[in-house]
Order: sequence, then C-alpha cells, then structure tokens
Amino acid sequence: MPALQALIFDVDGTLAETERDGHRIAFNQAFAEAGLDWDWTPELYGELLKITGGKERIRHYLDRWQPTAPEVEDQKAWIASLHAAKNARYHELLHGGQIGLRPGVERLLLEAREAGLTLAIATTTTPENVLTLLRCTLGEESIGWFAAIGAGDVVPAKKPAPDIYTHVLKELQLEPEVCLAFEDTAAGLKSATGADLATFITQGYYSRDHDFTGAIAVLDGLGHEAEPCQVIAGPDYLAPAVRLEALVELHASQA
Ligand code: XBP
Repeated sequence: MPALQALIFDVDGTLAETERDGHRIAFNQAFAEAGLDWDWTPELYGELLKITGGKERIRHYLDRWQPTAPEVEDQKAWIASLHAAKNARYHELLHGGQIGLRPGVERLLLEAREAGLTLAIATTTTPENVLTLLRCTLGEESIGWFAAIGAGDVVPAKKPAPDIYTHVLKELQLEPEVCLAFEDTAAGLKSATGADLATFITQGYYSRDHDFTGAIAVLDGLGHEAEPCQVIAGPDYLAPAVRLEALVELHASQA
C-alpha cells in the first residue's frame, strides 16, 4: 500500500453529533414555524436518517408517512424553503455553542496538519452547514485547513452513492490508495468503499447497530485521554486514543 497522504472526513455524526443535537431539533423548529404538526422524535429520526440529504428526507417523510401538508403549487420549492428554514435554525444552534466536535477529532486534525497530510471533507449536508460547523468549533481559519470540501448538491447522487468521494478525490488529484475515509454510518461506508477508499468507522449515537462489514476498523470514537475510545473491530493499538501514527500503520497494513 503506498504511503498515506490524505484524510477525508464525513461531517454529520463523524466530526460532530450534529444529527442528535442539531438537525433533528432544527427540523422540528422549522416544521412548527411553518404551521405543521410534524414531530420527528429521536426514534423516528433514526429511521429517517436512512435517507441522506435533508430535502430528500422531507420528501421521503411526505411520501412514506403521508402527513398532512399544505396544498402547494410547487412542492419542490416548498420543500427547499422548509429545508432552508431548518438550516437557519441549525446555524443558530451551532452559533449557540450547543454542538461540539466529537472527542479526539480536533487532536487528529492537528496531528495530520503537523505531519503535512492533506485534509478534505466529503458530506451530504449543505456546504454552508459545514462551514458554519467549522467556524463555530475550530474557528474561521480552519476552513482553509481542508484542501477540498465536497458537500450537498454538488453531485446529483448523495451517499450511499460513491459520487461525493469520487468528486473529492478528483479535486484532490489523489488516488484512493493514498487516502483514508472517516465515516459513522453504513451509508457513508458504502459511499466511501464504493470509491475504493479504505474506511475507518467511528460509530455514533444513531449508527450503533449498523453493519460495518468492509471497514478497516470500527471504534466508538477517536477518543482522548479523558474519554478513551473502545475498539469494536480492529487492532487494539488504536485505543485509548486514535493517533495519526496508528492510522498510518493501519493504512499500511491493508493489502
Ligand atoms: C448527513 C445527512 C444530512 C444531514 C442534514 O450527511 O444525511 O442530510 O442529516 O443536512 P453526512 P442537510 O453524514 O454525509 O455529513 O439538511 O443539509 O442535508
């Protein structure tokens, strides 16, 4: 395996627990403001997360759960405006400091930068959501840490399709063999491995029971001294905190 050159991160659930603490709450706020009596409970939201993309999730909810919705001329535009309202509420939650990075994420990003590795993002969420998360957690300058930020509708097919990872690899002008992807869901794993990327899983609140067959390791987080991580599948040397040198070793051990 050629030497590791880049780390590519998913956002929601991987960099931060944004679904549990942010998007779900913001969706419900937007529904209430629009006069809808929809309530996305944590349980229902876990189901709805099978559909990636906020607009796609709302459409699926309308189709699958047949809730009451106002008669509108242009349903696509109506969903887009509901989604924009959700994102406005989501940004308020981010600015309010309610959503922090998962343990160990900042450490690993800093270690990778120190070692001269390329950093990138491949996500389904809206570009402005990524930028606001970075601004509110790591500061404005952190946006420049990422050589490529592939997000949202830049590709027509969202995860589990591999398109967003293929798009990012093209932007980075790197082959998948020299990169490592970080994901938290089965859909994300399918997307990354579909682009031939070795994929490291930090399972999260909504993905504890996902099937991660095909991942190079599965942990419950990246861990740090105060909050050590557990290895669910993979070498013990990854715990108690996933260090860059351990990732380099793991990547090199892949056939
Ligand atoms: C997660 C998603 C997104 C978010 C909401 O993306 O599926 O849809 O739930 O964001 P990822 P939007 O794990 O790839 O970061 O409403 O902006 O889609």
